[in-house]
Amino acid sequence: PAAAAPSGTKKVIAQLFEWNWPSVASECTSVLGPKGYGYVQVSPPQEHVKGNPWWLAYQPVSYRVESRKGTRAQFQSMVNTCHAAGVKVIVDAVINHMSGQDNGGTGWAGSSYGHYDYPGSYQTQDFHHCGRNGGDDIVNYNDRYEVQNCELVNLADLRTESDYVRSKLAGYLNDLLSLGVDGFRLDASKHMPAADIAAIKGKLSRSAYVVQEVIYGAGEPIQPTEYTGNGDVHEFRYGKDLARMFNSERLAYLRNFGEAWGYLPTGSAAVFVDNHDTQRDGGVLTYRNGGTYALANAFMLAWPYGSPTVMSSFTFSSRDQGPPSDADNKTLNTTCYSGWQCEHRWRVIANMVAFNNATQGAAVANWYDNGYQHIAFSRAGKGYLTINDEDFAVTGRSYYAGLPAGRYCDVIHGDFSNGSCSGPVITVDSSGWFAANINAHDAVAVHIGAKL
Ligand code: LAG
Ligand code: CA
Repeated sequence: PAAAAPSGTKKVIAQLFEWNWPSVASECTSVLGPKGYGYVQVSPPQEHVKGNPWWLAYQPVSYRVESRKGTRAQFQSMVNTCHAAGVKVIVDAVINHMSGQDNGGTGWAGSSYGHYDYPGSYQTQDFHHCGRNGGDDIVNYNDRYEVQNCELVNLADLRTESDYVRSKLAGYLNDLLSLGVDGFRLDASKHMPAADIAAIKGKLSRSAYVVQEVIYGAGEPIQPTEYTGNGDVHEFRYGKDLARMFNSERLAYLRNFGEAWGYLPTGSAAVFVDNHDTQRDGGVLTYRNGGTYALANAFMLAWPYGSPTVMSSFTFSSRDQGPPSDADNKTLNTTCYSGWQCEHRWRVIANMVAFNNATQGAAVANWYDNGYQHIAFSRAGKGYLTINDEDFAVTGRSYYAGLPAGRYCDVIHGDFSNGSCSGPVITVDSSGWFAANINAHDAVAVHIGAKL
């Protein structure tokens, strides 16, 4: 079955993790639209339990669109502003569960709740109690039933097999669609049978892009491929393997990166270097890796496997730390300094979004590697990237780009705008070759969208 992969030429998603709605709106206008991002993925917008940690957003208490990130009116205005800037909006939708605190209380927007009691939404009969492991928690990922019917870290697990629950969930998603939302990242998808997701999707008022979070686990009974009939699926092996190639193996091995590595079919895969969970859990490259992180993102944005998401973080020194917030834990406006990392604005990353757009549909050609950490490839006739992650500069050599002759902006080191380049210019000769020196741990990228 065909997945509803992002269509059109602007496929890149920016995950503006925990940004508030006014900040997302202004970023759509000032950066995401102009740089060519196709989508923004926002953090969960529904009412959640109160407190400081970022992960409170993953504990819904009602489906009111009112959270530390803003009001319903601000959310609506953000969607409209992003659309006007040519950027579509994907919502992180938490539909497997409600809150996890054993004690109830009052949610962010004032709704009272208890564990398994959410007035107006769900009562105790709407939740699973798997009767295992003492507290209903998932322990054994080798047991399909347990993964889908027990509780993920004590979070009240919805009976997604029930028509009532499905209708409530579809009601929430349809409300978001009525606000103009374009798609959903379905949180904790592995913890819901694919058929339950299909049934919920079947109740939606119109079509929407869907990407499901199903973390691959070797040998587990629930596999990401089960979910491709519903839409895209996150390929978690991608970021881990990419980190390993950069950290301890060889970039040369990337020449067949993708399906040949046992991954999901490219048309169903959603990929990222890191996301908000993996950047905390380790084993991937993150903003802390600086230049190496930029190079990994450049590779992802140039390489035609899956649909890429660029992470945009707030900096953190402990796992639970929430985003910059006021005394009431209301999220502050994003500044891109003092606490906000804004990787999606880094020159290399932001400029490679336009490379991705300009090279859609072009196959990989002219692969080169030195057997180790220096690689190069073109996207036939549209663009060329070479990464030198050796500890030494590579000088005095030429590269066969196979591009039309002319002068191109090296978008790794310069910005292209209004027909001019703020950095070095690469000249491709009439045979498709160019000469360049590449520093250690550096890259050069050119594409037909940034031709002088
Ligand atoms: C996800 N995908 O499947 C999210 O990407 C991930 O960030 C969510 O976990 C998880 N599923 C549930 O939506 C996050 C934090 C957890 C946090 C949970 C609920 O990574 O650490 O659990 O959200 O807020 C926290 C505590 C747990 C506690 C639980 C319930 O860490 O110890 O049991 O809250 O109170
Ligand atoms: Ca479940």
